[in-house]
Amino acid sequence: MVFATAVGAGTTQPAQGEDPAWLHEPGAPFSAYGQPAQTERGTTRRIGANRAVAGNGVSFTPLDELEGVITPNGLHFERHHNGVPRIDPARHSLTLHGQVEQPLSFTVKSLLRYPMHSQMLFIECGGNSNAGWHTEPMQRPAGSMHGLVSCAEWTGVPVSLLLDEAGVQPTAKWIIAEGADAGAMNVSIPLAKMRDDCLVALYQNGERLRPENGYPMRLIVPGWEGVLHVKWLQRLELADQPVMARNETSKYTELMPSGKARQFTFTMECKSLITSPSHGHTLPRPDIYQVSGLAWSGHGRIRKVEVSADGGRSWAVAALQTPVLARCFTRFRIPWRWDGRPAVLMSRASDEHGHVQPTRAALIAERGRSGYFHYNGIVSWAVDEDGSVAHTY
Ligand SMILES: Nc1nc2c(c(=O)[nH]1)N[C@H]1C(S)=C(S)[C@@H](COP(=O)(O)O)O[C@H]1N2
Ligand SMILES: [Mo]
Repeated sequence: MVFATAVGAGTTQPAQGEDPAWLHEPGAPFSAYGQPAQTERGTTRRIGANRAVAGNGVSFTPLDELEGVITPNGLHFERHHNGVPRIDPARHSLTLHGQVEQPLSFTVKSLLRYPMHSQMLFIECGGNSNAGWHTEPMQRPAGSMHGLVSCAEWTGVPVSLLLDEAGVQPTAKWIIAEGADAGAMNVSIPLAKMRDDCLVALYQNGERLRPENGYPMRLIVPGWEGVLHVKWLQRLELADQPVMARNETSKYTELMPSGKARQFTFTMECKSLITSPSHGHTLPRPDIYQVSGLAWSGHGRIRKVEVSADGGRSWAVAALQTPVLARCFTRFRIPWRWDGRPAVLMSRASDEHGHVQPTRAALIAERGRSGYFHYNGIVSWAVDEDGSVAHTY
């Protein structure tokens, strides 16, 4: 398997023509904050804003243009209900109140003095991959359909530390978290989860949070639905019941075939996606290719990813990039020889708790046709004889 070009006898120079200028001229000076290479600036988020409401919408991570498991901060997906507030950290604080012994207020400066904890975690919007519910397969790059999920190293203060400091009253069962955006977006989270592993994050991949991802502080709720990761966090209120906010009643709920809606579907299910090759890519000729993709589960670690090239008739086990971390992206890769005939590529993830990613048909059989949120069905890419790749069911 050699894809390199043979170097001609008697020369170590790569190619014909004049030497490029960079071999002879001094390079550019230092830069205060680095940017991607000029020739890579086409790798951007795809913005899908809702023009009816200013500041409401999404931008997708271009998953099909990235490798490894970390999402660069400038490409982390965005979901805002009311735009990105421009917050002066000196005038922002977090209030912890409600059913506590002593209500407390934390400035950004004071939070920065607490012991920190870091974890690599994905955040996925409950509305990610909702195109999977459409009757016809949507023809868009993988990232533009499934890119409301990203993965970063988040660093912050464990919520349990702040709760211990305030003292929780025995009646408290829920925490209502609220953001400092103009809509004051709020949600309810069970107290047990908040105590267990939630963070008030201040850093994202080593640097302070980006404004669009919650600067100066956001909630991180490992493995649970994106909407719970309240950005621009300004209030945590302990209560004995949920607040029944818009985003846990009318939105981010599932209307089931029985006519009843499922509410508080917190954990993001076991899921995977082949990112290369995928729609928009073209295989130039029959050859050996590396199939590469991402798997994740809100329940814990990915245990196995299987890949099929014949539409699910046979499966092979892909290699997993290590370390495999709980509630974090796991990169899988497997070599595939394409013989030039039509093929259908699929991936199927399983996690350490026995959850297996369902087929699209199985998901529809369980959830019916009025679904919008929590789509985790198997994604299929059809490779045509001409090497083009299309989304298929
Ligand atoms: N204050 C506030 N927090 C918020 C939101 C918001 O609009 N306002 N959107 C939520 C939703 S629906 C998601 S999916 C995640 C997205 O986080 P990100 O924009 O950093 O990717 O933030 C959540 N936190
Ligand atoms: Mo979301």
